[in-house]
Amino acid sequence: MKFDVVTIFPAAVQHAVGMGIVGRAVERQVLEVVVHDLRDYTTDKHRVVDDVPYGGGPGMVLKPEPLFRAIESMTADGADKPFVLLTSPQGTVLTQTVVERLSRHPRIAIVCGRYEGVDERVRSLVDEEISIGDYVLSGGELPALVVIDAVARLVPGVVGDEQSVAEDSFGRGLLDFPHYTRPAVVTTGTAGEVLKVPEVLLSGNHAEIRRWRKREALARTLERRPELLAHASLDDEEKELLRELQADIRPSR
Ligand code: 4GX
Repeated sequence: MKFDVVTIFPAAVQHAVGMGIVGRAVERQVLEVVVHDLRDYTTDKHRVVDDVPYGGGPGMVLKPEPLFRAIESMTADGADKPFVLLTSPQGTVLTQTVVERLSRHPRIAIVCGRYEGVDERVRSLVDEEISIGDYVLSGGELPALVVIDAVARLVPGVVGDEQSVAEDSFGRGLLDFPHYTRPAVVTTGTAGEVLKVPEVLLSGNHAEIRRWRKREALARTLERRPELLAHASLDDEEKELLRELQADIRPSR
């Protein structure tokens, strides 16, 4: 899978995609990320990418021509046209469902918005606007990195352990269960509080561990994000556990 990113901060984006799971996938050529410096697509001496808004008002707007040239450059060699995204608060809010849909495109271009936004005519080359959430950022670079990270994880071979992607809590529409690692007992604070790992996880009873994890994931989802349960895909055991939790039944086992 290939990503093209158009930005006025190419060094920052290039640095970020070199890190972690995405960085390793790029090294292994499972993933390709090409970062385009928007200023390379200007034609004036000062490499100007923005201008004042027609009609007046505060702030600046990204000029259309450099963005047109940047997007058109992606297919200049006869390559297939990418699915073009614009990061913007006006966009489709990113969810795992949207991430899954995006991951079916072999090539995605992401235009990072800046300032007050982009000249409206750029939208004629944009297939979809994507927002990473209802808050205001200074630019589309972090949203672009979020899209790349979330989509890349679904590309076969990017995450080492395919099983962990398949079991990923959000992939199934529930919050995750609690995780513990060694040591089995830790002491913390001045009062010397003793914090233990739940006994069931040390039991070696894998059926009971699976059931405990399901119950914990369901309890957390019910407590923190009950609206997720409407669309979650639950197996029979999970449906039964959820009924118990909703009735506040203490399970006998
Ligand atoms: N999820 N921002 C983009 C400039 C802008 C405005 C309109 C295009 C159209 C954001 C978000 C976000 C702030 C990035 C405004 N670009 N982007 N920028 N939340 O807040 O994606």
